[in-house]
Amino acid sequence: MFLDLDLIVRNAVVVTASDQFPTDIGVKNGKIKILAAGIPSQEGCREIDAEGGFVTPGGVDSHVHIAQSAAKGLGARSADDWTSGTKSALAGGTTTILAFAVQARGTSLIDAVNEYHKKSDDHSVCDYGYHLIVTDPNEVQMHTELPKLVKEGISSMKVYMTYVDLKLNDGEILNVLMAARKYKVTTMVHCENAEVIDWMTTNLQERGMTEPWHHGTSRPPIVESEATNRALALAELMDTPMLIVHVSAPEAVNIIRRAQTRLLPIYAETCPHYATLDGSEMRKDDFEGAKCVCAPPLRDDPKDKERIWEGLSNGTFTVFSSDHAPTCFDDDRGKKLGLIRNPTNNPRGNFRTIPNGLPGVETRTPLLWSEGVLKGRITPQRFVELNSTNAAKLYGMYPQKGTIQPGSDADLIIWRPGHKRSQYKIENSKLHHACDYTPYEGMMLEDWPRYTILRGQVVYDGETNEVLAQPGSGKFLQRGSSTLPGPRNQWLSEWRPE
Ligand code: DUC
Ligand code: ZN
Repeated sequence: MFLDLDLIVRNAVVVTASDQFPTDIGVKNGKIKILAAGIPSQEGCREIDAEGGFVTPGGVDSHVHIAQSAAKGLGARSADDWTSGTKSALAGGTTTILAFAVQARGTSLIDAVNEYHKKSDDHSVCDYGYHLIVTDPNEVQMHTELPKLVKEGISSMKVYMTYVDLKLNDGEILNVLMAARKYKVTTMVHCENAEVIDWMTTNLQERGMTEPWHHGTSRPPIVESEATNRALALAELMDTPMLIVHVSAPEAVNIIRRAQTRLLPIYAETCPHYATLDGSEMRKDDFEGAKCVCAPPLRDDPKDKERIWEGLSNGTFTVFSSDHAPTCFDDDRGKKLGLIRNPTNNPRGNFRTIPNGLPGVETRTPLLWSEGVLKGRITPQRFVELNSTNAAKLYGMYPQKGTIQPGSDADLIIWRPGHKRSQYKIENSKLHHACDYTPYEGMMLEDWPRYTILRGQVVYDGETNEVLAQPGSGKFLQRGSSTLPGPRNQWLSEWRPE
């Protein structure tokens, strides 16, 4: 049989969300055509020998902030544009990202999307889609504009319970959820109690407690768990699925787990920093703690990290996303927005104006592989679910993305085989983002992707650490609805949405 292939990956151990098996992988026109042992060689067909190494689906990072319009009044500048941010993704094994088109209050969702296309199209080197950030869920936006955007393949929205310029009250969230249910849109919620944060921030400021680590003091775990509980109540009332983004507090994990045990369609995301770093990072001298200011904050109790790993292992977490939100440290429009230089030359921090967020799109997958699979905390199958498959399902891209099977896009990570594996030290100078630091500087990993393949093309060569894709080669993905469990038609009263 002549298969007319473009690429054969030989001697792979393919891992999917359910299986692991030795095979060759045949690719034609960017799609996986065949999985079989001993595919015959063909003239003009490139071959890569995986040498018995694991091959996993290309990463799907479903929470990335790149060159996002600053809805916040701080005037912070994203370190990455679409080219540097997506190069960084490919170099860490991620072939698909979902970023955020933000609606400023009083403006149109469609305009926000059009604006964002201008920044990403012709610049992205990986495949991509957008979530909407909804700040004004009025009738026109939810019932005229949203259905049009769903037809264009934008099938997810995010709402915030905090941040002055972004937050929705409970009634507004219900409006969003009602539209989400009607148009089969996945809703993501940032759960923190805004009023408690505002009150604590003012109170801490009055006491002069404004250093980077006081950001954590202002947002103890109960701020996250109370809001999580409230968001889940709203989801249950509306009988609609919901993903809680960037969960950091064990109390919130427990609340989510209980909801899932009751078979509510509740999904959860956590991020590399909550699994590997803790609040001590924010206490570093010379304002360095600002590098790790994010929201929700890194938690103070180092044992909380193991609770996050438990949730990653036992299925509470659906996806593992980077929440890549890069601002440079040494930049007056970056982390130093929160630096007060006083006349005695004794720098002080003002956590309220430090931009929240850490860079991490490149380190996400290698951290999960190394700290998770190679250290025995999660199985290779669970890795694939968390890193690729579940995000593809939840955000309507499966099975085009997120798996290795005939007909799927040939998006692959080829890992080093055991005999070629050596420790990899994370250093910012090796990374491809445009941020001037990584929170993981000096951390030793057990492995790093050997090759990243996007639609059949080698786009990252780990031997040379080179990204080989050209700006504009990434494709915008028209996504469908989630294929994970959805509404159950179970109601809390005789009320129904329509
Ligand atoms: N928190 C957010 O809410 N957004 C971006 C980054 C962060 O840490
Ligand atoms: Zn985020």
